[in-house]
Amino acid sequence: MLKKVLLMIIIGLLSFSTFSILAPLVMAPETTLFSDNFEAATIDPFWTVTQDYGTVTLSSDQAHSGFQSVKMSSIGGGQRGMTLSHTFQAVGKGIASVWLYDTTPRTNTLYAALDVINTDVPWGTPGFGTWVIVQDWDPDYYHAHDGITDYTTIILRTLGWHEFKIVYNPGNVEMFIDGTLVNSYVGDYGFNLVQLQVFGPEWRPNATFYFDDFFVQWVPIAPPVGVPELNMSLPTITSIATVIYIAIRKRQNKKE
Ligand SMILES: [Ca+2]
Repeated sequence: MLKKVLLMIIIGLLSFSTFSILAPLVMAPETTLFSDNFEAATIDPFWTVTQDYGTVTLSSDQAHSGFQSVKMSSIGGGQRGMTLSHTFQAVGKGIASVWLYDTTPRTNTLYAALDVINTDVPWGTPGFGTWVIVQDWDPDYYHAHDGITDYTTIILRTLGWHEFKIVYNPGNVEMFIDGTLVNSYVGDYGFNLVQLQVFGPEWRPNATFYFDDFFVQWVPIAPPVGVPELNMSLPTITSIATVIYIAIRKRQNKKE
């Protein structure tokens, strides 16, 4: 009888352990809070850096906080793409904000943007993404884009720092510049990518923009009902199995 019970327990734990190896695939991702004042000696590993025909460097030329910001500066020769990006484990809601130093109001140079994107959604369809942006073709006003339609905001481009902010609420998405709500759209959307970007075609003049005091709050959208959430690791389960096995063996030995 005891042997039967022991066998059942071991089989049970082994199958649970096997399932636990797969657990990271179904475990709910955790809320991410990240801020960057770009004061460190190197770019934070949170970011993936792209430097196509330009550089992304920490700089003391301009600072919204402290002594540094991150500088994106283009060179000629091809399609420019300077990016700091971060991809999350899944699609979530939340807030992304950053301060942008606009060096070239009244001039058409390159695009400079805060974007949040859902890479699971095709470009040009509802829910793809949202961005607050300097458009390379508008020297006068900042723009807010819902992923389908571009909107010219009432905020005039001026030399200096401006706050870009995007908020994914339950039921709608809001875009802010310098604390003013500049655009919003209805829909229950999320994002899995956030990025700071300076980019544009080869034929535009070179440009430099600075970003500082980035913040993101990313809250995973709850998994559908029925998806198991396992928090026990394989080592924990193996330890429990070992303790039970030793206890049963001891009892068995006593009887024998
Ligand atoms: Ca700073």
